[in-house]
Amino acid sequence: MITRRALLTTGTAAVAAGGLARTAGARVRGNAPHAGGPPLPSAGQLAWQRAELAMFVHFSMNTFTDQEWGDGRASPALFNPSGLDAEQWARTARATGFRAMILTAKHHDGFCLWPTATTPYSVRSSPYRGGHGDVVAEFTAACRAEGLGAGLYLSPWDRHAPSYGSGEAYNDYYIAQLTELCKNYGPLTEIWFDGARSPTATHQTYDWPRIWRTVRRLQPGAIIFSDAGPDVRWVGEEHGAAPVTCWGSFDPERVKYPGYTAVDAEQVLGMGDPRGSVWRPAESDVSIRPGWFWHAAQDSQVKTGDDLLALYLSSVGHNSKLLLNVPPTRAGVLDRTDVRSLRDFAHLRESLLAVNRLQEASVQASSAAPGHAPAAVLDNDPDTYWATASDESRGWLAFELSRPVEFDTLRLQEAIALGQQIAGYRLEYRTPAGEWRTVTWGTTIGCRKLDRFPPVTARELRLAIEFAYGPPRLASVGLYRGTES
Ligand code: FUL
Repeated sequence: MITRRALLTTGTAAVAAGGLARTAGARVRGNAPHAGGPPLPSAGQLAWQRAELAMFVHFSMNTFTDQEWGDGRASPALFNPSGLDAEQWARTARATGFRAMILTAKHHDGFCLWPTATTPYSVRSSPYRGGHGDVVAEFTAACRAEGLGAGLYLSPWDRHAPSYGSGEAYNDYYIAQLTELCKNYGPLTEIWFDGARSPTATHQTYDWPRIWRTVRRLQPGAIIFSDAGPDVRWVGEEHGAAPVTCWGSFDPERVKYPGYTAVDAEQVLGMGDPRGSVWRPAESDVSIRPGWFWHAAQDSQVKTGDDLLALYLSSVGHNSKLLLNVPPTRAGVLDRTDVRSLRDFAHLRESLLAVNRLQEASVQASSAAPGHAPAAVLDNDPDTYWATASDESRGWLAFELSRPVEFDTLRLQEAIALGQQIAGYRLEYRTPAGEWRTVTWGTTIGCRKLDRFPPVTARELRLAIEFAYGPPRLASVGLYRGTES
């Protein structure tokens, strides 16, 4: 698996690091700590994470040259999708539960999918729609027609641009491209910044503060993704999994700019930090195929619905968001094998979480703050919650059903609009002999925690919050029985 880590150099860290620290300090959009408490998500960050699923769309010159990283020398004449159908991408995404798509407007080879004024190396020089095509326009229109968020990826590493490696001249070029994308295609919901850089272009630093200012000015509603946020962070690996301990809060000093290599990414980016000063939840990106781009030779290696459900459990189910790449074919459509897997995934996910077997339970708590009775965990509203009385950081809920139920999955949700606090929980059930046995236990919860385990049958259960950094606020508890395969 190719990861951006392979590309990075640390030689130019100082300039970028200083710039980033300034920006992160100056930019506060609702994710600063409230007095004495944990950092809180902004409305945009909250909506972004609650959406759970976004689809990455890697489609460009590489699709036609059978490459993953083009060198920027392929002729524009090669880019000629015969039946590009962005509406098919969007219809498929929406029908299978995705809420946004992110398109590679420019990958590392520098080829632009929109008719940019900055370079002739674009769709304008290709045979696609006689040189009058604009894939970014088709993509954003299709997203909107289906009610999906539209996001864009613009690679900073550009293997075609002659100015790449020069420093400021290239940065101006990049900003001009970003400006076109931010100005001409309506509201964008996410801009995805890869920290990739040529290992040999040691003079090329990227001006992240300027890049982020440009997005803020032209697309104030867009969520900005990168290793270093500022709004949402990379999870630190590209296998679609967040660690079981995963905080939405983060210490911005640990990862100073996108592509920063001086830390163990999987640990630092993956886990976040319970004492971090900013809210910066993790996004888990992974491809449905071995490569990011479509290759005929990988048609037999498309992940199945079961594989995708496992990725959902290890990303969304670990307090992260899943960004699943589904690369269109040379024709410009999502391959039918991939579409079948997406449908199977949707079916498995929906049937797993269809019936909360705790729904009819009576629930009692160790204590409850006024207005936050324990029944709130069963009302299906992520903003109402059970809270312990008088700032106690431990407590328990006891559930009793009228008859035993069988289950193999636990869903927990913290009221993260108020921050993330819980760091240890345990679910127990009472055996017919009256003993209490552990079903499952874990550390963080956050937006959504999903645990799977061998089936258990029980009528009485208790959920203990064993450790929290502040008063625990639990929004939802569910028990489910997955479809047997
Ligand atoms: C990486 C790139 O090098 C890959 O080609 C892909 O675009 C992935 C999402 O990011 O850094």
